[in-house]
Amino acid sequence: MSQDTSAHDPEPGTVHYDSPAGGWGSVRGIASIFGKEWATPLATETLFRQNKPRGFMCVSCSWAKPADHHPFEFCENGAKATLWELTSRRCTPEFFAKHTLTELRQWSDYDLEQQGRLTHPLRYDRARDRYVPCGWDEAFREIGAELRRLDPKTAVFYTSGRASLETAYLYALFARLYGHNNLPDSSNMCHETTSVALKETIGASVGTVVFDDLQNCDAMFFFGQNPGTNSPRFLHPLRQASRRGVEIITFNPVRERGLEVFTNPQSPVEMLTGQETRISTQYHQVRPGGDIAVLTGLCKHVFAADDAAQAEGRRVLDVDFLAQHTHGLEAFEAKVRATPWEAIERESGLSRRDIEAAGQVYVEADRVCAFYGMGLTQHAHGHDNVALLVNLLLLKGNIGRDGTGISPVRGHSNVQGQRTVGISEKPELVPLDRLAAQYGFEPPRDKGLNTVETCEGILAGTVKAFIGLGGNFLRAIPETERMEAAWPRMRLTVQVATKLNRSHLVNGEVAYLLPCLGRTEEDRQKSGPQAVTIEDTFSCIQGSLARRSPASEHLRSEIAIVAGLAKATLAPNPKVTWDEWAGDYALVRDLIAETYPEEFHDFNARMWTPGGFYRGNSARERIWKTKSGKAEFTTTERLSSTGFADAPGRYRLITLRSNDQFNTTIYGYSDRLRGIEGTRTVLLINPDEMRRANLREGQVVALVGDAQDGVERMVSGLTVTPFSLPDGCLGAYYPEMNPLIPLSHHDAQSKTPAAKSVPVRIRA
Ligand SMILES: Nc1nc2c(c(=O)[nH]1)N[C@H]1C(S)=C(S)[C@@H](COP(=O)(O)OP(=O)(O)OC[C@H]3O[C@@H](n4cnc5c(=O)[nH]c(N)nc54)[C@H](O)[C@@H]3O)O[C@H]1N2
Ligand SMILES: Nc1nc2c(c(=O)[nH]1)N[C@H]1C(S)=C(S)[C@@H](COP(=O)(O)OP(=O)(O)OC[C@H]3O[C@@H](n4cnc5c(=O)[nH]c(N)nc54)[C@H](O)[C@@H]3O)O[C@H]1N2
Ligand SMILES: [Mo]
Repeated sequence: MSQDTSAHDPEPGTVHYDSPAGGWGSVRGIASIFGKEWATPLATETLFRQNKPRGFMCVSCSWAKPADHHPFEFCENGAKATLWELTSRRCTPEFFAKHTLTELRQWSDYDLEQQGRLTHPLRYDRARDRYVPCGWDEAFREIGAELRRLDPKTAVFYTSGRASLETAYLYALFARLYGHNNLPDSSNMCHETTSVALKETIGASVGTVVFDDLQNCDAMFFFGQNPGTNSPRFLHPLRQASRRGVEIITFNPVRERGLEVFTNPQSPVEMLTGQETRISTQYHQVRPGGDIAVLTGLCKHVFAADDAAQAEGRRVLDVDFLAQHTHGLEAFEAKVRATPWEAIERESGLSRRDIEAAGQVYVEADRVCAFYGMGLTQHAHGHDNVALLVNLLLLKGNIGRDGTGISPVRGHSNVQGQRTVGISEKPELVPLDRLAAQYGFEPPRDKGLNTVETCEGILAGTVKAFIGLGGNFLRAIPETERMEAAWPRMRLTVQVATKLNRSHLVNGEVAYLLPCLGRTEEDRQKSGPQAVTIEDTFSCIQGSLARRSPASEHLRSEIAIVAGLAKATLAPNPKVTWDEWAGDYALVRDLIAETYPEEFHDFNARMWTPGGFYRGNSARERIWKTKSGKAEFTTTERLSSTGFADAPGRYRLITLRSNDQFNTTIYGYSDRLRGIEGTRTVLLINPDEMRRANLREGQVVALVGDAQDGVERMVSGLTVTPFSLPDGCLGAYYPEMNPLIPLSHHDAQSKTPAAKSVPVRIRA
């Protein structure tokens, strides 16, 4: 299935959204959730400072915060995320006195977070099955004592991608001083595929595109990333690109509205006249898991075009670049030439003509940027998806030149930065020798646990303590039911959070819920008000300074909590001065600069560079820190990234994010950009598949797992909803569908859970 997007031609009989992304819908989207709260002077003042130099950096996605900002440098979802944190609702000890955790486990994700901000440190009272208020010192003391009793290798310190660079650095240091590298973070469920595949192929684990490249490219290729919902401020440069005639080619099983048309909500003229900008010039509804086939087809077309050009004495391939800078082309080329179009068409679900049309844009463009997201990374062979996208770019020297490059669009606002400063289970990625010298200790050198390995350890009973710095681990991981059953067998669970979620309701024997400041709230310590720093998706690092008064006087900053826990756990060390560091975050930035001098020299001064300072990327300079010293072509035997065979009645389930959620935080039940309103328990399926499966619109069905590993997995109560999707696949929402994902179903190399092609059956 593939269509030109100039016409508004949704499949007849399918649910869809007619209006553009952005536009009045985005303004109403904010208002409908936060009522009058969003328009109060305080909220307006706060939103006005969002993503501006010396303002605070959005807690939603990691899109760039440019130096030449708009008057309102926030989007619908950024505003929602800010207002979600600034809510006037409070989740107090009185609330917990009224409700047992057994009762709260029946509540929806939405209802839990609707209780508002957590206000007091809480200890779990198992006898009464309730959280009770406790003092900070008491909490630190008991947690420290528990950790000291355990073998450090049995403890896991998780991070969700919001914590600042300063917090992340200290948290990782705490883990290593204590004695483990068990530092999984949300990135293990997200772009870990990127970190592994890009490191292997181009020698740098992050994207090479910077903001200016968006202005200098002639063509953009989008694979499985949805800017309209997940990084809406990206729609502004996309709109500009479209207006200057840039070809935008999209491969996505779902017709995402933000990749079709956009009205700029910040332009009064566009808003009042209903002006729309077309985004994608070609939109190809690839089958989920079909990208290896697509990329093989695109490369096949490039080789064919090069053959034809050679006959005329020209080249399409950048032969000089290929000879000087790459390794492994011959094997890849032979593989591609030997792969028949019929196989490519079958696996991708697209016609040769359509793939060639997209390939021709690639052939003709001088400068190409490629963007991708979870549609490539969350597959059993996501690694191959990313590696083949690199191959395509290498063919014409589209890495390491202005206006070109590869761009994994990152999720959480500081997820990339956390890795930069030491949150990693892989010791080889961390300058352990420098840490050893800086703090006078012998850091652990063995590999730690990532997210999937943590889950395996909890199931096996070898992980005994879990500390969660933000996030909603238990809800975000696969295999919800088995994991919830195993979780209480841990000795210690500690969650540091802003709002109540499902992960706080399933506890180890000893359990604490510790409330922290959000990034929008003023953080006063001994040396005065504190700023923190974050790194965006283009590797730019900048400060964030908050002014709102905290939701409760009992909250502590994440840094203060990490310092408190560490001090209570570790033996004294004159080189490790937790209290001093927590009293002045500039000192922590000095420590970061000492550990990472190349990237972070003069950190305290440079953090206020408008738009952030660029951390640099060797691949952008065409210095390849790979095994061969060159950019690596990857050759793979497979054409499908699903990791399972097709079978009658077996579907590929895509787990989707709605416009009205941020991961497991459900703001509301309006997925406006897909035309799905008032519910999240839908099963999206195309009308032909409905007929074949004998289903009616509105019928309520269940999905059952089809992994054939002997484990029963089921989610019921889903309403059949006709939707434009390729054959053989289904769509439904994350995290509700996570009980269907086997823990073993993950990318072969990086262990990123394969949430975009889950094998399931429909049970009527
Ligand atoms: N509003 C909002 N913003 C967010 C988030 C949120 O939940 N809500 N989450 C944040 C986080 S942590 C992240 S990681 C990012 C995620 O942002 P994205 O990377 O955009 O992730 P998804 O929306 O999960 O999936 C992206 C797209 O992949 C498509 N897709 C599915 N399977 C395939 C496939 O096999 N091939 C191809 N080519 N495409 C496929 C889907 O249809 C979808 O449009 O967003 C961040 N921003
Ligand atoms: N099926 C399926 N599963 C997926 C995905 C998918 O596409 N499909 N996507 C995966 C991806 S990309 C990701 S990143 C993970 C997300 O996994 P996580 O990052 O673990 O989950 P979030 O939902 O972002 O976490 C939300 C919680 O964070 C807490 N929080 C919010 N702000 C702060 C703060 O400033 N400090 C602290 N300490 N806590 C805070 C709040 O209590 C809130 O309830 O999920 C993964 N799981
Ligand atoms: Mo993510």
